[in-house]
Amino acid sequence: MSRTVTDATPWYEDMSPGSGGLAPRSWYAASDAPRVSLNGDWAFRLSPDADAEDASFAQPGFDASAWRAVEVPGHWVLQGAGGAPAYTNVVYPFPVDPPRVPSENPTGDHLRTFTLPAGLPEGGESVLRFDGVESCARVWLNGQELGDFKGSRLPHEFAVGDLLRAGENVLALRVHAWSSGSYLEDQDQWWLPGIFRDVTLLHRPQGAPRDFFVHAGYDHRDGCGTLRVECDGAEGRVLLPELGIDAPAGEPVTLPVEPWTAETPRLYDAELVTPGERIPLRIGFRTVVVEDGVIKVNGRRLLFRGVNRHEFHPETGRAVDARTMRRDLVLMKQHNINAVRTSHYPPHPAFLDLCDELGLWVIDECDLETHGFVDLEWRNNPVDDERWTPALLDRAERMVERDKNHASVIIWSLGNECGSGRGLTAMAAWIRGRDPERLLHYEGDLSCEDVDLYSRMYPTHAEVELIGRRAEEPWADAELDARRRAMPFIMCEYAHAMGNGPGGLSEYQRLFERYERCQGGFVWEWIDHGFAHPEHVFAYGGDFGEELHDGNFVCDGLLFPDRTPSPGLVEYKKVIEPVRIGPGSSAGAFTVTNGYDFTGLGHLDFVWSHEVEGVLVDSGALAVPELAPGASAEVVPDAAGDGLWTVRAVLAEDTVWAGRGHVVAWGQAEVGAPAAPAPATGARPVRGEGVIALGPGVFDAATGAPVRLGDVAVEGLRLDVWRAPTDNDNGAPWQPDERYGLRWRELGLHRMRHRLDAVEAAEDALTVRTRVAPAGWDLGLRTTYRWTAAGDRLGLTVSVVPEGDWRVPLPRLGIRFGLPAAFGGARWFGGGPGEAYPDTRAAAMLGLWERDVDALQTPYVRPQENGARADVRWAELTDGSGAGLRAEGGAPFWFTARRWTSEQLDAAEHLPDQVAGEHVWVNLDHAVQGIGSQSCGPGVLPEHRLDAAPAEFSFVFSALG
Ligand code: IPT
Repeated sequence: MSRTVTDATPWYEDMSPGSGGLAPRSWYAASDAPRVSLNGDWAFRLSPDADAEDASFAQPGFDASAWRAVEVPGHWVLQGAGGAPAYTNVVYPFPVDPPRVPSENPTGDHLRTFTLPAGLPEGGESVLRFDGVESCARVWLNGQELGDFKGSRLPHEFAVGDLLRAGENVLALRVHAWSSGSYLEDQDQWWLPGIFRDVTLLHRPQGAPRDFFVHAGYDHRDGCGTLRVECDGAEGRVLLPELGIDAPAGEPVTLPVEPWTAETPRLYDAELVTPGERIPLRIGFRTVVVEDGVIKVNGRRLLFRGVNRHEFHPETGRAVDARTMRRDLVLMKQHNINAVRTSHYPPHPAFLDLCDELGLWVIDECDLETHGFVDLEWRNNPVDDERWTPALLDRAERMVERDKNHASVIIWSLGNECGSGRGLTAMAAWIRGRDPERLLHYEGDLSCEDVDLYSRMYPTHAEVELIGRRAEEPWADAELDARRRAMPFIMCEYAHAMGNGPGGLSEYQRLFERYERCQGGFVWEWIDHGFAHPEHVFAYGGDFGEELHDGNFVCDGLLFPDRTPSPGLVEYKKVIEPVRIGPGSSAGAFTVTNGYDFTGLGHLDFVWSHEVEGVLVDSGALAVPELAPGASAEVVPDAAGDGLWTVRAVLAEDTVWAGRGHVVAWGQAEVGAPAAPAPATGARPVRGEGVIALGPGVFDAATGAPVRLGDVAVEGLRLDVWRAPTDNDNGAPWQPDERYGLRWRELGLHRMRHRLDAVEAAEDALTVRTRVAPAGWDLGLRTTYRWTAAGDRLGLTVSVVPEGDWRVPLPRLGIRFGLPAAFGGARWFGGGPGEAYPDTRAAAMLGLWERDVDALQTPYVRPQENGARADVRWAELTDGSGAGLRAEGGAPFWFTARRWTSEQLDAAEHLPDQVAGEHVWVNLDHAVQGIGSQSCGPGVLPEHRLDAAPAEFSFVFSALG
């Protein structure tokens, strides 16, 4: 059908939030009022634009037998029903002309019939609820239009009046991919149209409340809670049998209670009883305030060990099932995470029930982002245009009304990356009026005029330190400056977890622990949004042929898309562990510090173990005295001896999120000096035909390169400085720090030439002199390999002297060589089990580890440098029979092994591009460059930079088997 262009704006392009719907109210999972889920298969028809088809499909009797089916909740673009996901970070994927959207506006007509269950009570009203539809919908029941709405991740309800019929009912929705609402939903994620949350028909019996508001505060001075449940539209009583409460709604009841915190998520089962409906409540008593410039809950300062969570599932997008929601929270709890920012929209409402139950502090964020206006210097930004204010207020109301009864929600956030403007101020004013008992957050307005917290994204450590001292750069307006300076500080985003990283977590944590104003932060972000893909394993931006896209910037989570924890999550768990265990004042002693905000350590058992060279000598329980939050004690295991001592704090009992024995925190101490390798000197090089033999080593006489060590063939052993740049090496264009990943490539560190200057077989050593340098530049690394031997041991000392003007750090400094592919079993004594780099090594535990080479790889969705093991004393690579090679370091080294070269890794764009070859490539590095967080944050801290400087390092090799 052709569209007649008139002056009338179609509903999906006007700025209004919608029409015909009910006022927002609380969401609750169940009550005794009947409800019917309308999830399941719906008939579906896709049209290329908004007016391609008329709306006759909504009429009863319409024949949709030729339509295909889609599953609700779901996104049609993920169900083979036409169209594809599209990813942009900031930029709008359509011309910016608010509130107009493109004519090419994929439109999904959704249709289903349903029969009312028998025995629905007479009287009352019925309500249709849509928990989430992107980007907008127009709704018909039995051919009658109910209305339309925008606000994708917010609930919308319609009274169905007398439209319901005893027999078959027809529910029809027309959903457009684009609407004026799209301008308000420019979050950094996939654009995914569809009915992606539940559809429910709810019976509202006569005498049921229209809404209710639970207020449950806690006074830490007297240990009393005060419960008051406002009930709107019905008489109600509040029953809380465990506390003996049976009181009229609206009346406060004060009595001694156990408070709710994220550490102790104590919920009381209660009920709101009205003439028409009994509604189960789960009450958590807690009070949140800003006092003396810090956020306090129940009178105590808390520290956010948080993450930003988008809703994501690699198959179903933002349609996230209940199991997955719980899985996310269980994983968070298991990794010591205590807070979630629901970036950047209210999550599925059931998620907040789970946060109440498992114990997470929540910043609930409104479905609002207009980031794409930033490159237009914020011209026509909807949040600063009165005409949009009703839409903004509607969003604020829908969030607050829906989620107001959760103990876990302690902060409301106005949205993300919207710049600043009057609309935000109006939202803040409304929220304060409606719910003065929670704090207000919005990062985008540095003046902090409308909010209770000073919040920032990705500041450097140095700036956080200044802020911690309340000594940040002054704001132009003295009054606002004073107000902000008195505020608590959080980082609503920090530590960008894109690819390998984030680096620098430990250093941030130290600042949080040092400055009371710094109350922690929320790592960006929880999960990689990579879609399961037949060819690429996981797809990212551009893989669906998008015209505009932001590549793998959508894969920046602590979990891989399939929810496997990445090394970043393991590191975060260690950095934020709520108990600090470290070496004590004397050998063998440990200091234990309670880092919880509220609880003692009674729920933990402490266990020590004593190992020598990786072999367990003994272990036992460690008595730790009761410690209040913040308190420390020194404890000593009841055994002694040289070697490695490890103390673990483990759960003493099963919890809902982990079993007894789950490790919460650990620390290590070494007693005595670790054994250094015996020197390998004394043997003489012997010249043969085209080769030089030295101890167990055989060298090419012309190049001086080793070709064999015992029976093991060695390929291409030489200095290596290259690594496949990580996303953090490559950095983001808007970061002030230098983008070393790009500079390295410009310099040609990936194509270094190795000039041979001399092969000298002398009395006691074979010395090979070289210069390693990239074409086109006058800088290089003078590199000398000095080989020695004793018996069946071969020693190598490498000296490196930089020449020229090295202004960039080196990616790595060490040797690399190939072994036959059969040597695919790795064993090492050092940090493990997972990967580590200089600024991501807190979680590397010293010990004896064993892994297949394949299992040493970290499957970053976009392949990049990965898999180094820190602090390695020795490493072995063996085949199935035990034959192989052992390398001991003159000093601890970094150990990496993979079935492809760094160059091949660098060329790979998706996981399957990595193809195992004839060799296992081994890097033994004297030093490696840190990781940082520059893909959207600060670069590598100076102390973790590998500046080019003269260096010498050594290894001793021996053949095994
Ligand atoms: C910040 C956004 O808030 C977040 O949604 C995400 O895009 C993140 O960056 C990067 O992955 S905004 C950034 C310009 C600081």
